[in-house]
Amino acid sequence: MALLPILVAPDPRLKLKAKPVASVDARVARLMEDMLETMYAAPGIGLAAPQVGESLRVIVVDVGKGEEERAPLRMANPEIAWASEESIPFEEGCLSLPEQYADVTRPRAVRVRYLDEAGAAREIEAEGLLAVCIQHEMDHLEGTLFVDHLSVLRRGMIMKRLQKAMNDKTA
Ligand code: GNR
Ligand code: NI
Repeated sequence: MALLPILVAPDPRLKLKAKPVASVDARVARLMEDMLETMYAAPGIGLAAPQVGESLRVIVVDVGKGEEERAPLRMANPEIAWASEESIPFEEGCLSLPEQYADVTRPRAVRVRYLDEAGAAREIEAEGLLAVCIQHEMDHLEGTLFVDHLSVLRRGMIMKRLQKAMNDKTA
């Protein structure tokens, strides 16, 4: 396993549309494990391959309570099979926008089709934090960050604040 560096906005690689994996081969399975290790270390509850510089449709998620009860999900080529008509706001953060938070409104529940780490087709229905996190990760595959759901004004404020925080760290 390996810890991978996490890209921080405005890195242009975070804006790319990621490519589907042709199959869940050993390289993709290895990427999933490295992404989980990186996510737990951050710590975070989800991570998308573009955040570690791999433009592939691969995400990992674990919204479990603690280290004793890990419940990792490894997903390749995820697709929204169904989304609830009802939407709800949730305060989101992102490892690629460190220490920035804002409410984002998304469908309350989703059904997601994907390939698991063995290449088997699966479908799960998610609500609550898991639904938020899966949708947030799938956005990364389209080159979309949570701030892209906000007004130009609020996005500008967050990006300016982030740039200042990053400058202060290097100064
Ligand atoms: O760790 C994370 N926490 C989080 C909190 C609320 C909504 C979404 C997330 S995902 C984020 C990790 C991350 O940036 N994944 O892409
Ligand atoms: Ni994110």
